[in-house]
Amino acid sequence: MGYLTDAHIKLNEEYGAHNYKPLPVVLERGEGVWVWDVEGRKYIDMLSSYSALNHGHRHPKIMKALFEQAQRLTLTSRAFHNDVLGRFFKKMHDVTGYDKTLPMNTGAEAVETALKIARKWGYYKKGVPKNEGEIIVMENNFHGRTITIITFSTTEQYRDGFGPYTPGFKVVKYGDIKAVEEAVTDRTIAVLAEPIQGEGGIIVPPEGYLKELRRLTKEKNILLIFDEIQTGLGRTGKMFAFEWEDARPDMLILGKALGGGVYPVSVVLTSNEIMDVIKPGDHGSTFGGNPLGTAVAIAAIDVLIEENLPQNALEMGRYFMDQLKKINSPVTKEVRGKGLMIGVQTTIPAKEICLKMKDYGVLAYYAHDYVLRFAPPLIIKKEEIDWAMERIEKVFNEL
Ligand code: IF1
Repeated sequence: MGYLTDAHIKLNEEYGAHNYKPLPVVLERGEGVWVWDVEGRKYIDMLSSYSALNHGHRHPKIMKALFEQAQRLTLTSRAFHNDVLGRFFKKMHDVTGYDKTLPMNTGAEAVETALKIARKWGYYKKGVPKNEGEIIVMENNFHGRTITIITFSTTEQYRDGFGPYTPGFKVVKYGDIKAVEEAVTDRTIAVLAEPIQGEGGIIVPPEGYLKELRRLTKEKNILLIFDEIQTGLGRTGKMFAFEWEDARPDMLILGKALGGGVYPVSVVLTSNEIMDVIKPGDHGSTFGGNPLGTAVAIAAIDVLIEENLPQNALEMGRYFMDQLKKINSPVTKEVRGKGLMIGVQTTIPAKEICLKMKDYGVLAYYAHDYVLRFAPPLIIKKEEIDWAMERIEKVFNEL
């Protein structure tokens, strides 16, 4: 693979926790949809860091916002105000329509924050007996790696060895509204779901499911919480995936691409009625809402809108999926997804195909063992998809 590649991997092996087994490629530069490794080889990035790079690598406007803010003020904590956070809050209100934002950093922190707000609302507003609240979650979910979140994971590896677990969660079949109906009790506070399951293998629920979830939860005075950390900010061909069925959740969780690919920024968005259960001192974070991250997030939102990236994701996604469907290989079973959130079900381990694609200059990754995921930056152009397709076809013809 090359002397420098081996040297870097050796350092990772020797001194880093082995909580990942990355593909044997060592990247040193990124620009737009392209990355280069330490041997000078060029690749197209078809993972976008699991959809945190919707704007591509080092988008000029986002880098400008990063550098300008870094010259002035990077961190104040929330003990004091700063001159960026209020503008970020207003921007989030304008682009999502929600009254209030609670800013955090990683996706898991935002999911934990949403669970805390929901529980407190359940006890203080809905009148569920304290500490007896139930939250319904989905089989095959992925919401992060904290102990409470992996409590309700259905992937044994994500929870094994990390008990005891957090009570108060019920797991139901994804995409089946009856399963939710049957799980509801008078102690149910919320339903938490991904509008499309990412890690679960790019699982698109049946048409109408999101709308049904919205109807049922409204009827039963249960909070609908959508985790759009991966599906949000243009990835599925609309600004938010809930727009596909006009199923606006009570609480919306965003992360990943909100930080423009340069900084961890996540949020929980909801109404005044729900957010006002949180009083000063109830919840917090050292870096949550810091001026550097929120300055970048403002630019990230502006670029999505100015460059119409959700629409580009819709058009390029359609084109890309059509091209992938034309591959007639015994190795591919089904092409599915929405916008540029694409999965290819394979008949051989997807990791093998990823290793081969890497040798041809296409960096992709897998979700579970038999699903190839394609999630390029939303700025991708038709000719860049063609560049990738040329190589993907070669790989599939060789297999
Ligand atoms: C890993 C998966 C993707 C997410 C959704 C919350 C989070 C994620 C829908 C937590 C994070 C990342 C985490 C990363 C790999 C990647 C991943 F394969 F793990 F599941 F994208 F599909 N909700 N997903 O997708 O956000 O705390 O990471 O900022 O943990 O290996 P985070």
